[in-house]
Amino acid sequence: MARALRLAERGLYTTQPNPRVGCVIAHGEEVVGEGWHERAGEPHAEVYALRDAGERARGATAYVTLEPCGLHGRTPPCADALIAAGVARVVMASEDTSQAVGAGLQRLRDAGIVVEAGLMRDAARELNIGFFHRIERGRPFVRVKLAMSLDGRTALADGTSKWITGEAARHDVQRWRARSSAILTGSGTALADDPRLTVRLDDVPHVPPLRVVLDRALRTPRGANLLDGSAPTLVLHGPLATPDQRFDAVECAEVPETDTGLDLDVVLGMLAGRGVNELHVEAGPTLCGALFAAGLADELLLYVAPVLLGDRARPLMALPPLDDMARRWQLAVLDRRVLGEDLRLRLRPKS
Ligand code: AOF
Ligand code: ZN
Repeated sequence: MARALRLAERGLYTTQPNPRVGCVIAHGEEVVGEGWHERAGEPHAEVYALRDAGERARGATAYVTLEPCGLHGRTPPCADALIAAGVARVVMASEDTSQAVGAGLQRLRDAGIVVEAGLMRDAARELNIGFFHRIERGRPFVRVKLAMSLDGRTALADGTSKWITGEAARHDVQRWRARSSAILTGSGTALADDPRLTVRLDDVPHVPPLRVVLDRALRTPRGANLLDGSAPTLVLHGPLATPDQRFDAVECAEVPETDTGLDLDVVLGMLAGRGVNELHVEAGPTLCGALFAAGLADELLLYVAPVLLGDRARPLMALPPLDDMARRWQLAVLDRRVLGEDLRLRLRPKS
């Protein structure tokens, strides 16, 4: 199963909106077939592994990181392919909660195949954390990227923020962008930084993430990189704004407002509806703070650079003040890593 998970990881940047899935077919210790899902619309992991195994699939055990599908999607059900190939036993890591409960599992059992579930389930769910989040909670897994100085600042008072972290950290960010289905920002960042929010990784084939701009009053200026049409882009605005020619190269949609801005629950529901699994956020303190305070930020990807930006520089996130230590926000550290001179922490709110 560990091998199957490593195969599944090969689809990290390309399976969107499908899950990353790997499959190993073996007789005891002897591996006779391997496969992984590469792109939506193309065959599933099991199909490649069965092709690889050929006749040797008969009587073998198939290790699959996700429950083999029992329904006909863009491709025929993998459960049927495993049955037809004469596989004797299927070991799956995680259930496929996007299909009718047990659709694949039951089909296999009905055909007399021994099925076991749960081997390395946590690792398998983590690999598809966005897929499961979208299916089970109706919104993407939200990962907020932040880069700060040692004194917890992200930009000077005028908004200047270019090059707080070094080259290695910036390259790392590109990979997190590439694995995400969409990248979210706000019009404040569009105005201050004019980011492109595209993926610049020549050596990593990927599905280009959808750029999503929250622009309540449609303030993104003419000529902004985000409006250049170089990547799929969605501009979300409030009911009082109407897109003009500035927005001709992008898609626009209206979202209801709350007293603090565009309704984030609606935004996330809308993105889930478009198949967004992992949502990467690169935005200013207001949007990042709003997501975090609302419990909508599932992970923080925090780069800490060995610089000091001084008192008037902007804080990490705009959060309501606390008067009681007992109410402090607590985060669990998932991992920590050194990238050049910078430090990267991955954190998740403690629930
Ligand atoms: C598997 N093995 O490798 C994957 C599965 O549109 P389709 O036909 O590609 O079906 C997509 C659905 O199939 C997806 O939502 C998920 O439920 C399942 N993905 N299943 O048995 C695979 N990628
Ligand atoms: Zn399948």
